[in-house]
Amino acid sequence: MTAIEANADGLVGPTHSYAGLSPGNIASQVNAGEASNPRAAVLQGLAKMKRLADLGIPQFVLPPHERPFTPFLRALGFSGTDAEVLERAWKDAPAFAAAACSSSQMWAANAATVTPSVDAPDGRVHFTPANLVTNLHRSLEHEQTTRSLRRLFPDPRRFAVHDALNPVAHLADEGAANHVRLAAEHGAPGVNLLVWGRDAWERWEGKYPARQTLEACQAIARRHGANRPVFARQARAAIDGGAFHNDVVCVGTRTALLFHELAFEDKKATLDAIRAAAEGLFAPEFVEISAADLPLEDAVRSYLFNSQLLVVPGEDRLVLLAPTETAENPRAHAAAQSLVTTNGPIGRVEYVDVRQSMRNGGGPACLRLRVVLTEQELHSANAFQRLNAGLYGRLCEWAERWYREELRPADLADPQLLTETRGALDQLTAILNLGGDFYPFQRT
Ligand code: SUG
Repeated sequence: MTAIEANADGLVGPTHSYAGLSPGNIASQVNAGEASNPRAAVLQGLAKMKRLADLGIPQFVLPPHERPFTPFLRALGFSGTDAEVLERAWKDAPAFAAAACSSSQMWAANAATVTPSVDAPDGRVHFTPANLVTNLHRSLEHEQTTRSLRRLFPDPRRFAVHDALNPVAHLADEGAANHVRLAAEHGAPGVNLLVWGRDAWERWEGKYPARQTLEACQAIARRHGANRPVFARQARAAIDGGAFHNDVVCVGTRTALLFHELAFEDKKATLDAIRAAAEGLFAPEFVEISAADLPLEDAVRSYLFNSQLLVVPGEDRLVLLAPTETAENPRAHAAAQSLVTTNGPIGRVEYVDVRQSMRNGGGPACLRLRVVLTEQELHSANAFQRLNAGLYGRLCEWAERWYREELRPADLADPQLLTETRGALDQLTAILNLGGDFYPFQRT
């Protein structure tokens, strides 16, 4: 079967800000309190999407969520008009108010775990939206994400968009950021590597939270019927070093797995298990970067591994689309260059500016959800969300109209921001043809 790998990127929302909401995510902590530029952020994201679309890779847009999210604050007992709810929440419970304003849905690698139809026994593409329970602000995403994926992939004969796993710590799940699929070709049967940080029942004593449990990975593989799952433990040292998701130290596609020496708790067992699962299908190509060449600290700071590893139509070798921060870090840059000069699976490295997102710990790979689709599946997705030159132009104009060029965390309390974001989202629902009831505020 032939298939392609499409990307669905999260569109940055108008409340993109540096509120320091993610412990263990070093960039989010270091930049806490700084002013953001939501307009630059959304335009950077759109430019990246356009670049992929121009390479001939199908690109979809996932709409931002309703923020500030007043239903969450109402559920905590704040009442009155929406403006009053916000004002009261900022006064009495500022941490909850800040969580209700985050634009963190932009990191679509955390939207869901995806199993392509070729790997699922019922021949459908399966999605489990991530419950993201580890961080308060992210735990507010999964319901809207589920709605969003059902809008993008509406045909239940081809797509199974499950509900998120129960939102409890035992089943903590962060989606595709901890999943890598390897296969001879996108359309061929694959091996599904699911990386977890802790066991649901162990006492976690790491410096930072481990956001994914083994039990969550197992439940997802089970409900998707995913063939050839490999469960691997993420190295505790990697989590302690700021790799809050596996995709901060590892990326893979087709037969290539690029990873940092310290990515897995038991590297040999992990690679052996991948080889065994791939037996008879393909020979995995392991590309390891040592801690001597690239200390973990530089890997986390430069986000070399948070690159998009792309199969570009017409090119034999893979293209690595890395953040500009990789080029600016001498060790990471040298490591990236050496990938190309050796005769390995990666033929070219390109760089992309997603600085606004990077300052919250989100590189190119965080911003996209990969979905392997057959031709028919691709054509049954909502075409209004597929990026082409026309949609790109419309979304740039829309962003110029609604997005601020400067937003400080304190500005999130501005009642005018609520009016602006709703205006922006109303217009966006029309542009992407999402229907008039896509956001909760549109239903009241
Ligand atoms: O979950 N940052 C996100 C970054 C997610 C990156 N995704 C992947 N690695 N796939 C997170 O830590 C920061 C928001 C703030 O601090 O305002 C934040 O949520």
